[in-house]
Amino acid sequence: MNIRNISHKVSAAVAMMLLGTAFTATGAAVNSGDATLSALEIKVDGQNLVNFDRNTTSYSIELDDTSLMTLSAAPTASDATVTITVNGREYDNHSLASLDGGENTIVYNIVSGTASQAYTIKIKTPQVLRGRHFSWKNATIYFVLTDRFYNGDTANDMSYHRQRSQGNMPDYATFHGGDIKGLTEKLDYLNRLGVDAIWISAPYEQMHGWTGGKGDAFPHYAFHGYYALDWTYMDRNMGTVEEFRSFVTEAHKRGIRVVMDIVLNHTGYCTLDDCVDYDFGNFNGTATAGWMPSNGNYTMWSDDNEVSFNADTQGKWGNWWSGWVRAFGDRSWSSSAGFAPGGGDNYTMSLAGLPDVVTEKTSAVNIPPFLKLKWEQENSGDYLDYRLPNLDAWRTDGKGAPADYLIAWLAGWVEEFGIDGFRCDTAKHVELSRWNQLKQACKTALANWRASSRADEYAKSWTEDFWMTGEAFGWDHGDTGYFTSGGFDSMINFAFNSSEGSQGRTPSTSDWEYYANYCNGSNGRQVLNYVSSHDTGLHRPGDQKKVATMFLLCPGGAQIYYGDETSRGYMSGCPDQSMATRSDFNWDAVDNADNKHWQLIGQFRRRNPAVGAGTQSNLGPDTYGRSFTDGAYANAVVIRLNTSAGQTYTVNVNGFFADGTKVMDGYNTATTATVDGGKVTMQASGPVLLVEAYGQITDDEIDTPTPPVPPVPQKPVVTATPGSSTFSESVTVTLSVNPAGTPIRYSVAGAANASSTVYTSPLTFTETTTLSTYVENEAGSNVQSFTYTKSDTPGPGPDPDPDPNKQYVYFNNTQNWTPYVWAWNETENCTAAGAWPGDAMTQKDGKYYWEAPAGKVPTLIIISDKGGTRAGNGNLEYVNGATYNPDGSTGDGPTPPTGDNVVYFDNGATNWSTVKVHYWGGESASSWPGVNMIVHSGNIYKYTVPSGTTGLVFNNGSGNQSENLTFVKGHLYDKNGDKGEYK
Ligand SMILES: [Ca+2]
Ligand SMILES: [Ca+2]
Repeated sequence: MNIRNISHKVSAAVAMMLLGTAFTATGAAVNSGDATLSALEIKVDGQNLVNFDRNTTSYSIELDDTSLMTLSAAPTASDATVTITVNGREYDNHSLASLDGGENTIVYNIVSGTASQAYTIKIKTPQVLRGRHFSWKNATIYFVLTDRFYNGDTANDMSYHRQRSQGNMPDYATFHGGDIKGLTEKLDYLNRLGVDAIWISAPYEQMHGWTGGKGDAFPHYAFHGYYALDWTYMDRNMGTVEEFRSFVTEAHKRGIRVVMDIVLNHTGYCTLDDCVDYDFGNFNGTATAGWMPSNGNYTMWSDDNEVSFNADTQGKWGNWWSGWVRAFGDRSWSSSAGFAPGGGDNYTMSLAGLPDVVTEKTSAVNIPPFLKLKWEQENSGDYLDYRLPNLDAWRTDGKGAPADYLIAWLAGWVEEFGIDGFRCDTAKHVELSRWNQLKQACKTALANWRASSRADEYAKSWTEDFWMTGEAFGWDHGDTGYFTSGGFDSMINFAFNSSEGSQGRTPSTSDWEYYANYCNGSNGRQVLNYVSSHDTGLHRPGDQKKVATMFLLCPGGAQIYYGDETSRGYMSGCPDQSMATRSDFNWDAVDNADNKHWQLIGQFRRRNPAVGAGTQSNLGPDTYGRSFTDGAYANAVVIRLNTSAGQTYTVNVNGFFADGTKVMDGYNTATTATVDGGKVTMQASGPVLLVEAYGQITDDEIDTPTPPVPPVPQKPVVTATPGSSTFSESVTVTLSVNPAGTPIRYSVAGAANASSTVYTSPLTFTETTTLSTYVENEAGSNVQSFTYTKSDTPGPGPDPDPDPNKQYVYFNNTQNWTPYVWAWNETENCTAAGAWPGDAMTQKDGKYYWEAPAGKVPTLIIISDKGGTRAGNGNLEYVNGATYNPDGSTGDGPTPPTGDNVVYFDNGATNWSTVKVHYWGGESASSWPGVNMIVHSGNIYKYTVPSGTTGLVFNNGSGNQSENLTFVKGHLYDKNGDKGEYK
C-alpha cells in the first residue's frame, strides 16, 4: 500500500509503531521549512518516537528490532499529501525487509500546494548474519586420498618396512607420505573451499607389504586404504589415535563433518611382509621383510622370482583369515587351510582377486590366529598410540560372525572419535541387511559419542543422524533397495561419468531439473554427484571454472575429488588409468583465479542449502530459483547463468524473494540490490549471478531462518468449474477468481478483453465452445481460455463403477492445465512413462483421470501442468479414487474402490524389499504373486482387498512367502501368520 493522501487514509492516532524495541534518537536542526507545511507525528507502541519539528528535517535513530515496525504519517493540515520512501524505494508492505545493519534512510516528503518539504530519518538496525545451516542433502564432500594430500610428519612415511624408492622402482602406488597431521594443517584451505564434509581414506591399519600393480609393472601398496589388515589400529603411515582425534575436533571446529571410507567386503591381499610379521609364512624359509624384486617384475607369486611364502609346506596358512574369507581358490591347499573359493555372484565373488569376507555367515567364529598374535605383541609401548582403546570387547573369540566383528570394529571408530558418516566401498558385494546393521550400529555409536566426555564442544550438540553413502559401481538411480533395505542415505551417482565414458562430463541445466526432482522430493533419496574419481578418471575439460559452476550448483550432494578444484592432472607414465588419477595434490594451484572461483561457489552453496537440497523452478532464460525448508528454517536462491563480468542483468526472482527484500550476489557480496516488481537488477562480477538474502557472512552455524517469502502481487487467476472437458448433452460452467472480487469478463467468440461482457452467473453450453476470460488488477491482466467439447460417444474410463482392483485418481482441471501424473511408492516408479513428468491424464466427462499400470500401487503422487506448476506443494499423498484439486486438496472420486477390507503386514522380521499380497475368494482375485502393498508406517504395510476375500498369501514377489492364510479384516500378519487385530 502506497501512502499518498494521508489525510484520507490515516487517523491522527497511531503514526509509526515499534513494539518491544529500544531506541535512541537525535535531531539535527536545519533552517529550511515552510510554515504552510504540517508537522508529522511518529510513535512507538503508542508513544512518540520522534516529535517532528518542521524546522528539523534530519533524524537519526537506532533500533534493536524492526520486525513489527510499520510506517505511516499524520500531517495535521488536511491539504497535505505525503510520500514515504525506504532506501530510495516507495514504501509498501515489504519495504522493511530491506533494512540491514548499515544505515537505512526513510524519507517523508510532504507536498502542500506548490510547497514541499522532505524529512529524513536515518535508522540503524542490527546486521543480519548469514551463516551455515547444515544438511547432508546439500553437502559438499571433499574426497581426499590422505596419503596424496599433504605430509604433516615425514617420520611416519616408511612405516612397516614400506618402500618408496629403490633403484628404478616406479612409485605410482607406494606411500607418498601424506597423513592425518597434514590434513589437519590444511583444514583451513578446505574451509575456504566451502566444503561441509571431508571423506578420508580408511585410516585403519592396512596390509604392510605390496602386491603387483597392473601387469606387475609396479609395487601396489594400500596407500588408499582399501586393503585392510587390522580394523582396530590406526595405520602408522596415517598417524596416531590422538592425531586422529585432534583432526576430527579441528574439522568439527570448522563445521566440517568427517566421513571415513570403509570396506566391509574384503580384507587386504596377503603380502610377504604380513607373513613375516605375523608368522604365517616367509620368504623361502628366510624372514625378509621389506624385500623388493630387483628384476622389475613386481609379483610375489611367480616362480620366476623364486618367491613363495612356503606357508603351504609349513602348514601355516590357517593362521591367516581362515574361515573368514573366500580366497586362494586355485591353490591345492586352500580347502585344508580353511578357505573357500570365490563364488559366481556379486556377493560371493572374489573382487579383483581380493579375499572376500563371508559376510553371509551368521555363526560365531574365533579371532584369526595372526590377529591374536598381533594383538598380543602390540599391546604395550608405542603400539598403544595406534591401538583403538575401546575395542577390547571385540578382540575376543566367539562374539559373532565375521561381519559382526567388522561392523563392531567400524562402529568403534564412530564411538571413539565422533565420525559423522561412512562412504561404503563395494556396496553391491555385501548383503543389504549387513549394511543396514552397520547403519544402525553407527547411529547408536554416534549418539553415544555425543553423550560422552570424548565429544568435542563443537559437534556434541549436532543432531543429524549418522550418514552413509554407498559406492555400487555404475549405480545410476535404478536400484533403490540400497535406500529402502540397506540403510543408505545417499548413493554415489555414476551417471555423469558413465554418460561419456571414463572422462566424465559437466552436468547440464537439464541435469539440474532432473536431480532437483529426484533428490529433493519427499522420498529423501540422496545422490552424491561427482565428475572425477579414483576409480574412473579425471574430468579436466580445460575450463575448470565452468565445471565448478555447473557441478557445484547441481542439486544433490557434490563430491569434489581432491584436485578437481586445482586441475590436478594424471600421474605421467602410469600404465593404469585409475592409479594415475591418484597423483599428489598440486598445492601451487591453491588460491589461483580458478581455485578462487571454486571457493566462491562452494561458499555460496554452503551458506544456502537450497542449492543442493531445494526444489527448483525455472524463472526464464538461464535463470533458476530453488527453495528449501527444514522445520522453521527457510532458504531461497536464484541463479542466473552465463553472465559476463561488468554487465548488468535484470533477474526474475518472483516467488523467491519478495519486493523490498535486500539481496546480494553470492559471487561478489559487495553487490546488493532491493527486489522491486519481482525482479532485481545487478551487475555481474563473474560468469554467474548468485542471488541470495543479504547479510553479514559468518562461519557460524545459524539456524535463524531467512525471513519467509511474503506473497508477491499476482495477476488474478480465473477458475472454471468444470475446466476444459468433454460433455455429452450440456455443460454448465461456473467461474470464480482469485483474488476474489475482481470482475471477470468473458467471451465465447474469440479472446476476451477489457470491454467484454462481465460474468454474473453460471454459463450453460450445448455445443462445443471455447470460453475466454479476461481479468486484471495492479499486477497486470490475464487472459485464459477453456474448451468444452461435445462428444456423443463416452470415452474410455472408469464409469460409473471403477474396477476395484485397479488404481485410479481424478483431477479437477479448473485451471486449464495439461495435467500429468508422476506417481511412485517406496520401491518403484508407478507411471507407465517412467520419466518426468509422467503420464498424461485422460479426459472424460469434465474430469481427468489416471489409471496406474497393472500391479502398481503408488503412495505418493505429483499432478503437474505437464511438468510445470504442481498441484499443492508438489508431493501429495496418493489416495486411491480421490479427486485432486489444483491446490492439492482432494474431494471424493466418482466411486471410490470398495470398502475398508484392510489387511496389514509387518515386514520387520522379513525385511523384504517388495511386499506383495495375493488374495482370492471375493469379488475378484489377484494373479500370483499379487499386488504391491502400501507402506502404512515404518515396517507396516497395508492393502485393501476386495470384499468377500477369504484367503491371502504374503510374499516378496521372488519366491519368499507365507503359508495360505485366512483373511480377517483389520488384522496384522507377518510371514508366520495372523497376529491379531492391528492397533
Ligand atoms: Ca607422513
Ligand atoms: Ca562379498
